[in-house]
Amino acid sequence: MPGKVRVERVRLEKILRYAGLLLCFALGFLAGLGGTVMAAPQQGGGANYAVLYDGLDDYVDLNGSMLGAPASVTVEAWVRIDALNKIHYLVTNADNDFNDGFSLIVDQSGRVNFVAASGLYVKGIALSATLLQVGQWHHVAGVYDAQNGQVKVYVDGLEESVVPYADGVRYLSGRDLKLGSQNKAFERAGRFLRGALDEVRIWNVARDADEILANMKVQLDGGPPGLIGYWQKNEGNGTSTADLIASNNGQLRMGPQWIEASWLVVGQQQLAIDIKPGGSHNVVMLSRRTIPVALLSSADLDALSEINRLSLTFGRTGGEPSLEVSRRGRPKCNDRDVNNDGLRDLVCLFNIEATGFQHGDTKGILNATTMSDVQLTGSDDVVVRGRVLTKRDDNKYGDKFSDLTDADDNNPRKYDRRGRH
Ligand SMILES: [Ca+2]
Ligand SMILES: [Ca+2]
Ligand SMILES: [Ca+2]
Ligand SMILES: [Ca+2]
Repeated sequence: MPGKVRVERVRLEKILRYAGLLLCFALGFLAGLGGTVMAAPQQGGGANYAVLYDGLDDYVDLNGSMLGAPASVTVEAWVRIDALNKIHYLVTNADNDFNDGFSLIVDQSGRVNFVAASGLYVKGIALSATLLQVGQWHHVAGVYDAQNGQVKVYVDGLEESVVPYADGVRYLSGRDLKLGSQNKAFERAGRFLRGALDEVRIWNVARDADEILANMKVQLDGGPPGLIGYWQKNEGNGTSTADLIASNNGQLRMGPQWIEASWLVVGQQQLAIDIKPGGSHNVVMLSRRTIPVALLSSADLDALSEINRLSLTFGRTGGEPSLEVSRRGRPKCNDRDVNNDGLRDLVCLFNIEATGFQHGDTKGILNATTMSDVQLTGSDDVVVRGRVLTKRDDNKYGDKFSDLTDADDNNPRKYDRRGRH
């Protein structure tokens, strides 16, 4: 049975690829920190741990002066809050009144706040629109961009708020850097994190939206330029957590616990995609019904035979169930070589409303699973325009999807015909 042979060969290829990656890690380790940056997913090995804070007095203590005094700063972390109606401090080197330093916080309603301050009443505060959900892991990030004079906050890799603020960040000597607590915790009780915090990164540069989105779901290996503090919290036991950049190791105070964290998709690998194959502008018109995305085959991956089409999700975060299917439940996909490399690619149609795209989004992300259960993710640039179809517009057009596809989708009728076989 050719199918079976194919699967076995694929497994062997996967094993060889993992072995190659391990060798790559080993070489990176020998080269020492500060060497090549590899934003590679964790492959097997140790579990991904996080630190769980009790919301009463737990925190992690770090040396604030080891950060230096960067003009721009980016603070990132994965967080799971376990309660609402309280303020959770995630990362701060500020005093308790936000007159200096930076603070990444979740407020009573679950909004993420990032504060940059340089004096009494001199501060920029960016608030997320998204409310974090209790019990769910979210990636959060705050940026102070000195060059452009802006404070920004991100949730799950998407920019949520940009606030003009050009007065910089004031760093006071002797300040601690705290995870899970405000700085002088004894002075004002009740602002300890109740929940879990992981993968804390502090950069002395303003990371841009693409960089944040591209690196949030992986653990970084080595020391990318600008990373000045990095706590993966993967020790899993003991009372300290290592800083992988500058040995600014954290001390766990008042009894935080170690838990396994579920935000990291182990084994997730990159996949090349082309949104609206054939064109490079990738304009997503919200008034249209569908958009085609090509999953590009490579020497390692035959997208036609190895991708589980029903697993495809696509949109602003990658998790949106937007795949168009026929009345019989078959995915609307076809195959052609969209990039003329001699390998046939898989092109599928997605429902634009279900992608969750919003005006101003700049990335489209596709997640897929192979027949052998390997998780793949890919992204491509988009320009999102217009407004979402109203119910009335929708009824007007009925089910004639192909009438609404973009002009540069080549011949949209192909999708219907071939998708149904
Ligand atoms: Ca971790
Ligand atoms: Ca405690
Ligand atoms: Ca394209
Ligand atoms: Ca191709």
